Amino acid sequence: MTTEEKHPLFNRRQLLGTTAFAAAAGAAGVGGALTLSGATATAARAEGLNHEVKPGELDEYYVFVSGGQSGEIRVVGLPSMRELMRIPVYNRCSATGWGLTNESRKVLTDGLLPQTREFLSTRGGVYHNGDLHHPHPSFTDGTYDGRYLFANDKANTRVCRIRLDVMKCDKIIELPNQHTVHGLRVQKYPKTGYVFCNGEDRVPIPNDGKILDDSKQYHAVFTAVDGETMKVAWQLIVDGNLDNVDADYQGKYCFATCYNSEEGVNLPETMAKDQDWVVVFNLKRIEDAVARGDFKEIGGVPVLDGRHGSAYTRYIPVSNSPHGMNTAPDGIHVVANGKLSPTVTVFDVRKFDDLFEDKIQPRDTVVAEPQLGLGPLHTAFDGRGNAYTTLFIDSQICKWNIEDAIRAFKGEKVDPIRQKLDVQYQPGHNHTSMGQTKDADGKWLISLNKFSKDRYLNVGPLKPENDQLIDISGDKMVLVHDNPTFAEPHDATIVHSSKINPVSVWKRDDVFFADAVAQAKKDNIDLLSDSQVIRDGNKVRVYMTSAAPAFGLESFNVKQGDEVTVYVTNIDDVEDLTHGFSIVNYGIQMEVAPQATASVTFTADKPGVYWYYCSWFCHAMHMEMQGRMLVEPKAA
Ligand code: RUQ
Ligand code: CUA
Repeated sequence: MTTEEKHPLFNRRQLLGTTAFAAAAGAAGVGGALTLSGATATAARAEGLNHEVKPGELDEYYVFVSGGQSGEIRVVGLPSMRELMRIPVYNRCSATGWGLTNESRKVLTDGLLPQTREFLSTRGGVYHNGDLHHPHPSFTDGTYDGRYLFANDKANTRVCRIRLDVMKCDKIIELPNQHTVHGLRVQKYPKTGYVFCNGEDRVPIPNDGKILDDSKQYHAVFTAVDGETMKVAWQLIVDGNLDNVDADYQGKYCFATCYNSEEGVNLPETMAKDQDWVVVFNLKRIEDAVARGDFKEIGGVPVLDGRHGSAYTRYIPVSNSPHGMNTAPDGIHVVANGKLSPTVTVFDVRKFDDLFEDKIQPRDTVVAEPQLGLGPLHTAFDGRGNAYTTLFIDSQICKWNIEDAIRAFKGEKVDPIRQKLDVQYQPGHNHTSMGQTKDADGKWLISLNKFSKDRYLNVGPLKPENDQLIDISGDKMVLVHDNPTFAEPHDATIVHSSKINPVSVWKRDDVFFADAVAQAKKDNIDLLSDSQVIRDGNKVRVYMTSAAPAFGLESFNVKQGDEVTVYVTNIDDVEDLTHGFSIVNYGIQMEVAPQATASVTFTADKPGVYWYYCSWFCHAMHMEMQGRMLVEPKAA
């Protein structure tokens, strides 16, 4: 039911008509129109939540939305659904200089495997793409702690960490032995802890060309990364292709959906059997094995055998090609979403102890398997015992009750389905406010729809995706807002704003630019006051301050062929006073936020006069904030 149907007195057209009438009626009429829209807002609030965030008001939640093949994270406010910020991660960013600055290149290159560094040496030293699917914040004791956000790169098998205090990516590591990382979730208890990374594709290990078309010798790998050190803690070789993963609230298990139990290499082979499985990982047993050295070291990390028959894993049969894996905030129930099957499978995590002691059969851990509709992909929860499953093929969200599904599974005559709501169109992930934590508050649901089709003005053959906001605070789901998004929000997490406390001005001792600070110290430069050029053979280090509206240097001289590093320190100590540094016709650009130092290194191989300018609007005289780099030609 739409809002208009629910408020027959105040539908959109009538409201506009009334406003026009009131405006025509003059001052008294305007007053009348204001009263009317005020009454409408109250009516909407009375039976649900008000999603309007007026000018000057702040949102109640942050949403961390993945940028998919755009490779970035987007920070969105909820319920307004306004995009607040973009955090470049696996992509290049023309605005911030991500991929150009020394600070970002360190993040992009430090965690690469040696063979990748070699591979990229003729390709600019960094990957130019990434595919960020699953952003998940760090936990302490079952809820978000505001420290970090972790996310995968499906395209180049990497895992990143974003610092939520400054909203910048500070670590990216490449996973050895693994081919793609798809599903990613974090340990919820006692804290993060582990970042669980699903290896999706099966390849030979090592993948060095000695084995090619012999798929019997391919393996998929599951990785646990230590979120504090951003190092691989351990890996397990598994059967099948891992898809999505989640963890329990007890700190004992994590579990992944798995397709291609056939271990095929093309679509018909992959789909041959009726059943695939969910694989459960026993963290304690794995940690004990690593501690006693019961592993093979491959690619510099401990690798254990987690295939069928292993003490570390259990394989629970479910219908073919399950997809999403979602732990309910009750800390007990875990849902595997059927995708090709119209069902979801509900497990009781308390039964996993007995499963690992072989006291029960794998399927004995299943407590419900409701049939919901076509193409169940992901499930979210409201903390009141209800679950919300996206139905990709039906283009719907199905709301169902977990207890009723359990009763129905026992044979009682109850229908667990509460409501089906049309969404536009083909939803993938959905997410509820705080719904992946024990603090699920049951207020909002967002549906990340893969297709927008006719919902927006036509922008050509490439259409935006469509993210929809749904009020779930009442008995019925109510769709309240659509917003278009560029490629391609796969997943999102909704975090209450009280959990996140970013700074507004950098601290001068921040590790993000510690290398620049260390170099300045060696050069006897005080970054907050000195603007000076240091020559060191053919290496030239140019230090300059930036304070609106001037750089510390009006010009500097270098010689053709010099390796030049420019360090710009923003000495303005004012919130939101960011400067930029761009050198015209040299492809140089970086952002320098308040009290930050940013640096960039390049070879001055073109002689001539090159103006540099402040690229971030900072002052009435911002246009005049510029200077010249004079590149002396090599003697002929
Ligand atoms: S997966 S649409 Cu990459 Cu998150 Cu389910
Ligand atoms: Cu500094 Cu614009």
